[in-house]
Amino acid sequence: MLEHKGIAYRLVRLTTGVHPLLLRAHRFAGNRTPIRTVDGATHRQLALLDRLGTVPALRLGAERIQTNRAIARFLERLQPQPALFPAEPERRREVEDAERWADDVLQMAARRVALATPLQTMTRQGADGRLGPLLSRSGVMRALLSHTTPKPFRAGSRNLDALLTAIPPMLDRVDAYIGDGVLCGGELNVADFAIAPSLALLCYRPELSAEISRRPAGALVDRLLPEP
Ligand SMILES: N[C@@H](CCC(=O)N[C@@H](CS)C(=O)NCC(=O)O)C(=O)O
Repeated sequence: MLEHKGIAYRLVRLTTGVHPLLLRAHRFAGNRTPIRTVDGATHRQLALLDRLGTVPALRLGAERIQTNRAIARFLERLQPQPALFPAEPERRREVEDAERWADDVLQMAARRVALATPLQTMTRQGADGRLGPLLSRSGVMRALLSHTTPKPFRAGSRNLDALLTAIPPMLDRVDAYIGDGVLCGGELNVADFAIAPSLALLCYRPELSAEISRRPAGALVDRLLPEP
């Protein structure tokens, strides 16, 4: 979103796992109320992690902003053009609905599928892809982190089938948004930026990558996060 608006920035990478503590060191406050749910419900362990602090986190001067949605609105106020939110109220409502669904439902679904997928079965073992290396640039750390998934994200083998079954209807929804012009139009909007990363994460599973490529959703993820 920063690049889309042409705002210069410095990227600070925080080590996965200890990043909530590092955020505190950078004087970010953490999220007072839970921002993530699993299957529509908050979870004690997840709520604790949310309270500790989540990325993405953005600092400008003394202002510190966290969560995708707050960051998008902050950037829109900071520099209105190119707009992330459509001016026409009905279209804006549709885009914000898609953004909320991406944040509340799709992101967690994609994350749980990815965390339940053994690294060896991922394209390039998760060492590279549309989102770069997953979890860590170090292979040893990646393997370690993939085995220490917090409980609420974990999926047993039966559960993985359920998680995978839920994906095609979500891809249908993305395709429908694209068909309706809510996503992937002439001007990219906040929902495009909310949805593409989760599609990109799913693409680390070869069969889902093939499925997404066959769909309109493939054009969205290729446009924002192409295969390296
Ligand atoms: N949709 C959320 C995503 C936040 C999120 O889930 N961040 C994760 C990394 S992708 C995090 O920092 N988790 C902290 C932890 O689990 O310890 C947002 O708007 O910021």
